[in-house]
Amino acid sequence: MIENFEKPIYVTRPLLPPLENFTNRIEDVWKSQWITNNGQQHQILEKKLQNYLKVNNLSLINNGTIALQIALKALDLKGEVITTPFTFAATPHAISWNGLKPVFCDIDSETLNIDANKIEDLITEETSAILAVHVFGTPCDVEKIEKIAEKHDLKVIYDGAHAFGTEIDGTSIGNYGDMTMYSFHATKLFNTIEGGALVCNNIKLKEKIERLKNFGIKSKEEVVEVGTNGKMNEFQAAMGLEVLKEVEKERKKRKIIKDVYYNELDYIDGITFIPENEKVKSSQQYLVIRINKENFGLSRDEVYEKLKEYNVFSRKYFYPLCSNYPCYSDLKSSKKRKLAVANRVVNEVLSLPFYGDLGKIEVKKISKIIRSL
Ligand code: T4K
Repeated sequence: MIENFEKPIYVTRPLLPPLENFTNRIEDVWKSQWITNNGQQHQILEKKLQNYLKVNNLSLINNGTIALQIALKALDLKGEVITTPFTFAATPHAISWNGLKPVFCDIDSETLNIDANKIEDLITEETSAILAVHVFGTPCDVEKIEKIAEKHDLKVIYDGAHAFGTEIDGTSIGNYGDMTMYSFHATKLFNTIEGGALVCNNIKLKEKIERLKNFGIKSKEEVVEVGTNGKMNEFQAAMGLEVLKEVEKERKKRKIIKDVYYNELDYIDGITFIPENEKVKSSQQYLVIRINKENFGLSRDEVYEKLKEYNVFSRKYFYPLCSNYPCYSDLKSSKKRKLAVANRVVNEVLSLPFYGDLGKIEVKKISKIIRSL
C-alpha cells in the first residue's frame, strides 16, 4: 500500500532566488525611481541573457505570447503560416491575433515536433512563413525546415518557449531561423515571473522589434508604425537577474531527477521517454512520458486520474490539440485524418512533476505509484 502525498505535488514550481537577493535588488529599483521603460535592470538583463544564450540581437518582451505576436508583425507576414497543432494555445493564437491563418502540419512521432517532411505539401501561394515549436525543448529538424524555407522564400520563426539554453552541437537554438521566441513565464526553467524575449539574425530587425514593443515610437516626436506594449518592467528584469544566477544549479538538479525517473520507469512495458540526441544540450524544461495503453494496461487519462488520487498533479500537455479547438476545428488543415500522428500522440503524453526541489524520494514514490498501476 502506497500512502498519498501529504501536500500536493505539482508538475512544476517556479525557480525562486533567495528572497534577500531579490529585495536588495528591488531596493536599488526603488531608489532609482525608474520602474519600467528600458530601465537599468532591463539593460543589464538583456546583455547577460545575450551572453548566456550565446546569441546576438536579443530583445526583452513582457511575455512570450506578445513576443510571438511582435515577431510575426516584424517580419511583415501575410496570408498563411504553417505551424504545429501540438503546442500551447499561444502559438496558433499569435498567428490568428495578427490576422494570419494558421495551417496545421502533422508532427513527427518521435520528436513530437512539426514533421518537416510534410511541410512542403501545405505550401500555397498564400504561405509566408513557418512557425515551428521546439516542443518540450527538443529541437526541430532545423536544417530541413530552413532548406524548405529558402527554396520557397518563406520566413522561419521558432517558438523556443521550452528551449532556454538548448544547443545543437554547441550552437544555441536561438541562432536558427529568422527569429526565436523565448518564454520566461514562472513555469519555465528561467523565469522573470512573466516575460519573454525575441532573438533575431540582424540588427535592423532588432530595431524594428524595439519599436514594435514600444507603440511604434521611433523618437520623441515620431510614431512610425502600429506598435503594441511589449515592454518588460524593472521588477521582472530584477527577478530575471537573480534567477539567472540559479539556473545552472537548477539544470543540474533536474538532470539528476531525470536520471532517477529513467532508472525507475525505463523498463516498464508501455512507457517510453522522448528520445534524446547526444548532440543536443537539453533545456531540462519538462519530463515527459508516453503511455501506450495496450502495453501498459491503463490509458494516459487513467494514469493521470490515478496520480491525482495520490495528490500528484501531472499535466496532459498539450491536450486538447490546437487544431481541435472550436476556433480552429473548421480549418481545412485541422482534419483529423491529416493530423493522424498528432491526434494519436496527444492521448499518450503525460508531463510528470519536474523541478529542482523535487526530492529523489518523491520521484521514486511517483514512479512506484505508476509501476503499481
Ligand atoms: N509557446 C509555447 C510552446 C508555450 O508553452 C507557451 C507557454 C507560450 C508559447 C507562451 O509563453 P507565455 O506568454 O506564457 O510567456 C503554463 C504557462 O502559463 C505557460 O507559460 C506555458 N507555456 C504552459 C505550457 O504552461 P498552465 O495553464 O499549465 O499554468 P498553471 O497555472 O496551471 O501552472 C502549472 C503548474 O505550475 C501549477 O500546477 C503549479 C505550478 N505553478 C504555477 C504558477 C503560475 C506554481 O507553482 N507557481 C506559479 O506561480 O500554463
